[in-house]
Amino acid sequence: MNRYLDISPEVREALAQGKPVVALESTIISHGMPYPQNVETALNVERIVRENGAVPATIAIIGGRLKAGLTPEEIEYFGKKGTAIAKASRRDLSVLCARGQDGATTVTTTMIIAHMAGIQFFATGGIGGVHRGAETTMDISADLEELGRTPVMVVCAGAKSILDLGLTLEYLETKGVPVIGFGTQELPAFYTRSSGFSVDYRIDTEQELAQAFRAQNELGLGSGMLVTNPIPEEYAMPLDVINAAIDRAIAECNEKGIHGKDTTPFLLARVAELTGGNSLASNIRLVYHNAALAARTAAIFASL
Ligand code: PSU
Ligand code: MN
Repeated sequence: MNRYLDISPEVREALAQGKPVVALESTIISHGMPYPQNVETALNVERIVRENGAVPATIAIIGGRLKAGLTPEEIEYFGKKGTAIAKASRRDLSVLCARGQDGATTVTTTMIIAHMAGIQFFATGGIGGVHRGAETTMDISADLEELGRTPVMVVCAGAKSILDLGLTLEYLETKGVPVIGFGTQELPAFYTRSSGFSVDYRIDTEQELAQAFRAQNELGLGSGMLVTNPIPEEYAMPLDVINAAIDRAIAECNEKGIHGKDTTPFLLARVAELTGGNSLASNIRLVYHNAALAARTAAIFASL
């Protein structure tokens, strides 16, 4: 096993017995939500994974160790330190590990560590993608590259329209990543169920999702699978409210000259501020919804 990897006893035991395990990311805890709602949400997500038949493995980097499975105390530590913990993408792993530092794992690094540990399912809120204006900034999330090269199923609520969703789909197509709509042909846009863009395939059952993922693994394609699960109707945000906040946040981001790894956290925080507590509540609900779907799919996959 990788000498930098620590798998918690519970996750190790589940994997050894072929039981379903669902990975969860830590950037959403330390950068995605305020304390203490972030800790409460992370603990609830773990509970929901269990209730739906799988073992949760929250993933993070602590003292240079790649952790698959955190204790409640470690989740509290991540939530409390918040943005003081570095957001860690693929390019950050080597130096963080060599220096023995902490890192909050994004979709990219959560996929990497999940795969090292032997975990094939991962639930989160939203993924990174191609930013608006990427034709000049070249700001394209490493999440899309990782989906193209690491065989993990990522269950999310689509991507926020802080991104260029059309270009994000084009990039995923180039990388060979199947984009599945769970119960929908339309790509969901995180806070909203619709985006105007079409996914590659609509799949309506956990059984068929598990079978498609098994086929992808057996084909040896080596890439990930992106499952987009629309936010439940009752928690969706009004399109005009969310679009106005996104447009304003992007304008401010450009004015301030924010770039690189700071762009996404800035936009997410500004959209959350501008839309108030409603968007946080929606965000929390959609993460719960995705965790349940990932856990049920992992459980069926384990029994195929
Ligand atoms: N998009 C969201 N919520 C998030 C993120 C993105 O709607 O929390 C986080 C995830 O951790 C994702 C990362 O992997 O931001 C992408 O950052 P970047 O765009 O810098 O690659
Ligand atoms: Mn970027």
